[in-house]
Amino acid sequence: MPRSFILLALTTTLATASPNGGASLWFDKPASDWTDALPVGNGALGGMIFGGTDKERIQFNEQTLWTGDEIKMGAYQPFGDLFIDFPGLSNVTHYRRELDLSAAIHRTTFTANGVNYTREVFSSHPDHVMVIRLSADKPGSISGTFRLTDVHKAQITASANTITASGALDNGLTYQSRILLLPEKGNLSVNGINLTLTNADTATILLGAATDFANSPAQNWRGEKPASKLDRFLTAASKKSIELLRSTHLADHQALFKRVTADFGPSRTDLPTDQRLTAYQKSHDPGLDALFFQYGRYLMIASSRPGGLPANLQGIWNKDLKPAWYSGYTTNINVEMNYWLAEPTNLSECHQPFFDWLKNLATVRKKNTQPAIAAKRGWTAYSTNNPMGGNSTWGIHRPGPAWMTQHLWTHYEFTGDKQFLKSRTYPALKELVEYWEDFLVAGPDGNLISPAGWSPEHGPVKKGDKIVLAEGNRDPQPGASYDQQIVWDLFTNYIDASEELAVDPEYRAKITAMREKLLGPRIGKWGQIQEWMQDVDDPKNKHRHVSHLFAVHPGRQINPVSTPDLAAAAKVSLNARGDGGTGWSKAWKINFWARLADGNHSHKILKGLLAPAPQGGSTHNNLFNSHPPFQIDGNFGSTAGITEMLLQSHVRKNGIYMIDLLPALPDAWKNGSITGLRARGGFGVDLAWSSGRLTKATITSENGGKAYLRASGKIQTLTLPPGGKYDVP
Ligand code: FUC
Repeated sequence: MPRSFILLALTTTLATASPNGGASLWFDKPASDWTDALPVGNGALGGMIFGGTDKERIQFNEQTLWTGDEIKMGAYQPFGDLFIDFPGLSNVTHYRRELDLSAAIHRTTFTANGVNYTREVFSSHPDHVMVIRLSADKPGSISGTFRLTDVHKAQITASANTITASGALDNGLTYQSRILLLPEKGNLSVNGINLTLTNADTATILLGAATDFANSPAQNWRGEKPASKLDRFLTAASKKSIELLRSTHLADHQALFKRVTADFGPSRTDLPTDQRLTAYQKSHDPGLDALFFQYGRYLMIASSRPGGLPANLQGIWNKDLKPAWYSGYTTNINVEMNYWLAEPTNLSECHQPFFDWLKNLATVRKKNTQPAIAAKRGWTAYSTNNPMGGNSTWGIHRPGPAWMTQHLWTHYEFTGDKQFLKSRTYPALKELVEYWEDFLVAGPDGNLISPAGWSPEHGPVKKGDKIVLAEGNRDPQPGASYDQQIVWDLFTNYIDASEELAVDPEYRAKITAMREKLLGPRIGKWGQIQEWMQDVDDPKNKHRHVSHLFAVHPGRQINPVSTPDLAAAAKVSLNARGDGGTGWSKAWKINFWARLADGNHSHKILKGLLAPAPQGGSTHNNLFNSHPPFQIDGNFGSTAGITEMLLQSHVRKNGIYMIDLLPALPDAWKNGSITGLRARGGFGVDLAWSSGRLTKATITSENGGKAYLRASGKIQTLTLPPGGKYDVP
């Protein structure tokens, strides 16, 4: 074969687009830092896999291991580590560790002394355990010492084939972790608090971790003892073969993950992920964008499942006893951003933990009358909260509940679940509407304003005869745009919800009248959207929060079609704020620019975000987003932003949504496709494009419905019967 042909063939294989953008992260060496390790999770039980050959480390977490209570904030806690020391593994070659996102299985493979080793790790949602499978292609090759450690000085014991660590936190929460070692052949012995295995053919290790946390204020947050939970989980799992454990896990994960496929073009799957990340700034690798998109979905499936807690600031993965910002639920952007992707990327079930947490928070806030946040009707909250309604008292965040309750409305918009709308969304919206009805006052021009607004997390202060914007300032700012826009959103969602349910017409009329009187977005002296009631914005201000553009995203008050002047002013504000910022700040900006129909600007920010963290970017080697430090909001927010670039459906007229196909496709994704996205109104959307133009789209509807469809610049009305399907062209 001529050399040029071989080269061509090689380049084509290396750079061919693969489905899901070649949905794997892989490395040619074990992890040295925590942010090199790869995450697995079953919604509650998470592991960071280091993939060492002679020493494996799995640092694990369970999402309910929290200090604090209904008052005290506490912090999310790491659990411990499983270490396995493998003696005599030398002459290691052919090393690879890989996280396959579509299987949710981590695999380490290598050759040592002529034996091929395979180690698999997955965290099974249906079986409630992490499964570690050690195998080799030569019998008798599996030997190792197993150590379970605990970071809270638990009592650790070993007997027969188990190691157990049991302890309690200072809030009375009891916890336990346990491994069960199931070898095939070989000798197993107890060695103090460790287990030693020699010359087995294979070994399966089941790792469980649990607490007596119950996700219920009515039960005072306590339930079944961890030992009893682990007895159940480990006994049941130990009766299953590895094949059954694996296939059960795969079926569960793939039922969610495989709903969406994404292909944005050539993919440098030939490069280990760390090298790929560095090369990305100079090479054309839209496959990394697709991988990063799918990684957000993977992390959501792994950290947020029905019945559990919502993904916290680090999802479920945390190594620190004192994690940054408690690894909690910060309500002025972070926890909401975590869930922007849930509905449009077809993971609606994963949204549920957020709704349950919000309900619990409301319950605690309403019974626990801290005077600073007392409410006649409805409730309000602080910025940073734990799973039990306890909080940091750093900042009152009055519009937080309204912002979060937007998610209950969004869930209805995407699913059309009327029962949910009636029982969950509507009452939650209504009590907050009442809160704001009580709280709003007449402003200087007779408009309605929030008398004690805020724009996270800075504010104007007087310095001599000048006004400057001070970081962290929380002085009450009457009429701050953030409060005004969120209240507008709340009122609008309430009005739409009451119309959908055909209830409370008089109250709806009253709130509609109030919404008209709300002080709305204003354009200031340099053409910007004013962040404050007074026109004091500083064009040099690069603050990470861009709260005064809530109305652009995730709100729906400003958009290029119905409010073009305000949309243009939003661009002025965004350009002034710049394309930098913390990880989540960049992620938010991807969403803003997509909503403002500038896909190239979105992509430019995505590119900046996808630069390695040590070089000023916001991404770690394992593609965890860096604030810094690691915060998962930027992962989830980027996936949401990429979705907004391809599909939008937030504009609603006469109760009908506009499905906007490829509203902000960047030049970088010349040819591609995405399938399985969801749009408001209960539609499914598949898209394909070539040379930057839409070539095919399929819109489906389970329940039937009407939409305005915007494709290639044309708008048409679409009416689908239940089970209906429409193809473009
Ligand atoms: C808000 C942000 C910080 C950080 C924290 C968790 O307070 O302003 O940047 O993301 O949340």
